[in-house]
Amino acid sequence: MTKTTSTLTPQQQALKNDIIGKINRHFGKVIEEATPQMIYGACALTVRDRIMEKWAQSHRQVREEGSKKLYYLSFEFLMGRLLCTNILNLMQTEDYEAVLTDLGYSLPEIAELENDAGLGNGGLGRLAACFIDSLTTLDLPAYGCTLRYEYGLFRQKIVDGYQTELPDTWLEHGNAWEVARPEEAVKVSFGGDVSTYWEDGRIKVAYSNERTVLAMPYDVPLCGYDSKIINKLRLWGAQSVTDFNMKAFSAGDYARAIEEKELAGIISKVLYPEDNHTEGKELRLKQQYFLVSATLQWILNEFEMRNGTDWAKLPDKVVIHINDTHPTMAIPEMMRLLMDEKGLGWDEAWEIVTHVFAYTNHTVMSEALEKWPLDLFRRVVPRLYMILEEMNRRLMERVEAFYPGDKGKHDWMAIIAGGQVSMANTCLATVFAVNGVSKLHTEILKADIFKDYYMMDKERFHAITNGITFRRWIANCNPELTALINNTIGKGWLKDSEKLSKLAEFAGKKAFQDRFDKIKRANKKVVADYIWEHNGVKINPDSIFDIQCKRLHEYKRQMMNVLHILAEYNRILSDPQYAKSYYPKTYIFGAKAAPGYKRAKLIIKLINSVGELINNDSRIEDKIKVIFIENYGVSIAEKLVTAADVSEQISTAGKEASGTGNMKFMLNGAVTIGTMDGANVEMYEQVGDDNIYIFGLRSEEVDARVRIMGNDEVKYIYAQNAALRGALEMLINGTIVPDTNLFMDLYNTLVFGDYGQADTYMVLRDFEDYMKTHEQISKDYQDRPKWIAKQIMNTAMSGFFSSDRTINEYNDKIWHLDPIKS
Ligand code: 26Q
Repeated sequence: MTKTTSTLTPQQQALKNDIIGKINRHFGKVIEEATPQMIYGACALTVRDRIMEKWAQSHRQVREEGSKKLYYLSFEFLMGRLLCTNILNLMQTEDYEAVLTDLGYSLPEIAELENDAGLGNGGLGRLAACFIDSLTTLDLPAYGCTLRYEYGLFRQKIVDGYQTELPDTWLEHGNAWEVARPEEAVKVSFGGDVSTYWEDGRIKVAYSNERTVLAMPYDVPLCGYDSKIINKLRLWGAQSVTDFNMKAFSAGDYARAIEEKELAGIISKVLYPEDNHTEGKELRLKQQYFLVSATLQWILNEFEMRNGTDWAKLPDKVVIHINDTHPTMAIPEMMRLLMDEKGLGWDEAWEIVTHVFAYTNHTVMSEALEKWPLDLFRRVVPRLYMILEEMNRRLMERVEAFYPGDKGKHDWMAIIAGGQVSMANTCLATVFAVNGVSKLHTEILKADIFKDYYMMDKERFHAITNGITFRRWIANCNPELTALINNTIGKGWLKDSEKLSKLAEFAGKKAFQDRFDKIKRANKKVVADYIWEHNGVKINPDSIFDIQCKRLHEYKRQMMNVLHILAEYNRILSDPQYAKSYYPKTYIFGAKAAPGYKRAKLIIKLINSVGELINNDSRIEDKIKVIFIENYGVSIAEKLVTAADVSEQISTAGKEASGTGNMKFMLNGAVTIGTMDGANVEMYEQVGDDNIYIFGLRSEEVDARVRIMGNDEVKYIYAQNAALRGALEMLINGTIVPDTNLFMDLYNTLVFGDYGQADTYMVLRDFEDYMKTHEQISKDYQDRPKWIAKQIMNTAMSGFFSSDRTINEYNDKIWHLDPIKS
């Protein structure tokens, strides 16, 4: 209901009139009749208007300055909701809050009505979203390029403890932020036959029988925090070329017309839900070609419009970033366009291509390294296949010159070998810059999987540690803590994150500690209420909130966490002294498993079953609660990171390339229990020994342990560690669920292993250290001033993990973009 009296400023009154105007003109309602959904829609439209006004201006500026542009190609952009981010970035949070309160709503309540844009699986996709926010905040001209999936990552519903998958219908009420650009649609063709012939002394290419779809761009304008430029995220959606391909139809090619229509219908339908894993699916390959071909046609069209056909200048005006190998086909596609469409020779085209592309690797897991079967590749993109063959032939000459006579290197480094196309090698053979996403990860790339390429050209390898945007991951999600920091050290830290370190001097101050702790307590209460509403479990907000939320994967070791909870539970039951001194804990998990990853799904069932057992066992007097948060994603993460006391970052050392959740928890004042893996190593460097709990084998020890000690060590640990054995046996003795077979696979893989190698991920080997570290944490937590100081130190020292720092590093080392002038 609208209030009649108001204390709005004139600017806020104008905003209010704008919103009411949108309700009238867009929804045809008077404000009194508006539903909350309409209020959301009206707010979004007013924000959009403000962005649009800046957009036209910024567009002209970039054009006039002739700026170099970054195109960030990624199959995932996990944006989450945009209303609050945009409002914050326009510096209008207070105005919108005031107006919505005046209208009888609150900003958070309205913001929650927006569907998350869940166009990503996890870390890699969220990183792209943080990057585009920082790029824009730093006034650097950049475009994110991805697919407009009709269905983002599946919605997870837990039924009887099991994960089930439902479609994510995020577009069902429309997308307030996108603008279709039909005038910039392009065609993308698949398959068919390719023949080459000579004409005027040049080789020409003719296609026949190909299948063509239309790529329709939808642009989402993006504003940075207190900045000038408007960048955009371009989402490509597939459409049929004409409703029926009339030409083919009238020529009697009925089947082909239908096929094209069908292809157009499925290409941008759904995001593949595998993370750190690839399967050679034909449709995924087609998605890849669709995105890269559409994007490159657009890039070349834009360049030609502004700069004419002096293609040699392309590297001065354009840099294309390949986010993991998924958009690798951009490389041969650029060769194709430059040669077949623009008439360049191989050498000229190659000179350009090798100065335009840069590539980031995000994983060393061998099952995630993309390789495509030759036959499939040749069938879907025959012309690109021809180009890759020639690239490979030339590459092998270079390899032979550097490693004479070393046949093993040929196979390992080849673009095409063993009946497969290697996407990583295609990148490594071409790009001018390669980077890993943390120091340790980059060291592993250089010493291990990319060693042979590293030796050939060391200069182009970079270590650039990931980061997160502080605007979303503290300013928006933790406004109280943000206000406390602003009041203590001033506002500059949101744009200059190193300034956060000024907080360190307040870490030991009683008054500051009290305020910091009160905010954490309030955030824990919010999560406790959420759990009560969604899980029906009562949570004690004064218990230790210990949170592990991220994709479910064996290497992330949710399993170790569960086994440890079981060990604590057993000990509470059997050891009264321990039970008495046990400080209450709430263990919170959130994780989606790839739908085809059976073991990961079984671990979800295990977590839920363990929760069922422990949460309902009155003997332990509510000392432990185990909660599984359904449908973990960006928006619920925004709540969880503010409420954690302990952040679980416990991957097998050497396996997590960086991690970015670790940074979000740290920023919001959680203390990490973690292995020396990924960016944890650098978090340790920032906060020092006293403010982080490091345990477990180091990455260089992991491989050696398997090699030297093998399964004997596992047998020994099993025999000697009674707490661990007790927990493991619960998996198969009917305590957790009556069916003793249900979790047998989880037991077997740890104790006996797959293919004879027990404990692949060092769960058993790291267990004892993990347990002891947890005991220390419980003890330290109870020394409140000491513990709160640790939490404050984590916030204070997290400035390094701002994605603004990351983007500045990319820009200095790789992209060399200039910020737009005022
Ligand atoms: C590939 C081919 C076919 C289908 C799916 C895929 C695929 C999709 C997603 C392969 C991998 C991914 C995602 C990988 C990922 O998220 N990696 C994470 O990247 C983060 C950002 O750099 C790091 O912080 C994490 O450590 C890393 O696991």
